[in-house]
Amino acid sequence: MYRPVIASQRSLPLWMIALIVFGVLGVLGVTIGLLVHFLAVENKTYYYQGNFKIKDIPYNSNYEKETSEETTALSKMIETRMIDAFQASSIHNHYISSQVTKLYPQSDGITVDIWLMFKSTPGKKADMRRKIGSILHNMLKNNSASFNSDPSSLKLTEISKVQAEKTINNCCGRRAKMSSVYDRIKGGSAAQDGEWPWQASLKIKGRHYCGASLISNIWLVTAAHCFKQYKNLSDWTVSFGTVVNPPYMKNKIQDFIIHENYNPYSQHDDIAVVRLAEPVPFTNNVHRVCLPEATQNFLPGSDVVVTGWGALSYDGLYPKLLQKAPVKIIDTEICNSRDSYGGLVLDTMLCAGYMEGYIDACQGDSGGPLVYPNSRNIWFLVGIVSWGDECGKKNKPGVYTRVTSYRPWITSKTGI
Ligand code: 4AZ
Repeated sequence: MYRPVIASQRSLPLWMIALIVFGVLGVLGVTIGLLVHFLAVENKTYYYQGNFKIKDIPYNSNYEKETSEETTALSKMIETRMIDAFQASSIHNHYISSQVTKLYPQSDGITVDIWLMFKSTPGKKADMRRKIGSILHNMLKNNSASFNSDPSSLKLTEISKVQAEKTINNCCGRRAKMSSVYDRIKGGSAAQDGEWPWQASLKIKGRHYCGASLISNIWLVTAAHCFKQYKNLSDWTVSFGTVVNPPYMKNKIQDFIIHENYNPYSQHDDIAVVRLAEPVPFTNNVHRVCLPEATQNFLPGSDVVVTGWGALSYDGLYPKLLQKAPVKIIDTEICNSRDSYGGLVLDTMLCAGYMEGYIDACQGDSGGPLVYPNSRNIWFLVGIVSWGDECGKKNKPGVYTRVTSYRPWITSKTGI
């Protein structure tokens, strides 16, 4: 009988077998780990938009205006309910932010557009979408004390990041990156990309000269005194973004309109509007600030922020990056005291800063924005950097053009 020759009994040494087994197991482990990480553990951001109907609110066209008192009050109430609902839910770890983006008043109620941002693993996406819908549905069902809604009207769809950012960038006074770390000029600090997207630089022959604020895709608001010396249209350009030179984008201007009664001696009516030659496309880094209603009142002590590429000290160096400085609105009576400006601050002006000095706007910040975040964290232009006795001096805070005083003037020139 044929007997095959049995292979040598000699085998690999034990240590080598162990090494091979561990090697194979190691590679397998890393592969499975990576697969699990990318398919299941890796959190991605998902965006949703939706709408629902609120009943029994009589028609009021003010709900159509994105910054009216009515819109702010109702939107804030709904936003608070949404935050509470998501934070008390089983998906609170996945919740990032939610907001009301538009109200549509009708004869029998209001349709509310909402915008939501969540993080989740791709594997749990469908489950997440279902849970969000059910949390919102319950919120609407159990909320008759605040507003009478129709839970069955709720619609919710996932949208792309591009679509989500477009919706936010078309609204005034918002930030696309809803960063909660916008931590909190002279005494200021460098701004992050997209933090102050309405800030523009008005340049003379390519050199930064003044600040300005974007209020639509073609109009900017600035100070009249920026045009005192240079009136030749073709010398001016406008740029956006945090880096002043070289700019992220450059626009020509078609026209500027200086306030008819601007007085260079008293700085009365220190306001102008600038029309761009081409509309700017809104992006995360370039979009408009909200304008307050003429009747809006910003109280002394309110926290506001001034931004600009102005000098870091009086007659000092200029920064390359946009600077932000947190300041407070100061009572006009205090600002007009004998030690301070002794009556030079008119009621169409507003003081902001600190009586002890240090943090302030400075040369080159002129025309730029002083902004206030309302209770919904939507930013409003309350002041335009106008004048002051040097920068950061004790008892000499910055003086700003009071935007609410010029609300009808801005509308008369721009239609906004
Ligand atoms: C200026 O010369 C200027 N401290 C702007 C603002 C202030 C002072 C001077 C406020 O453009």
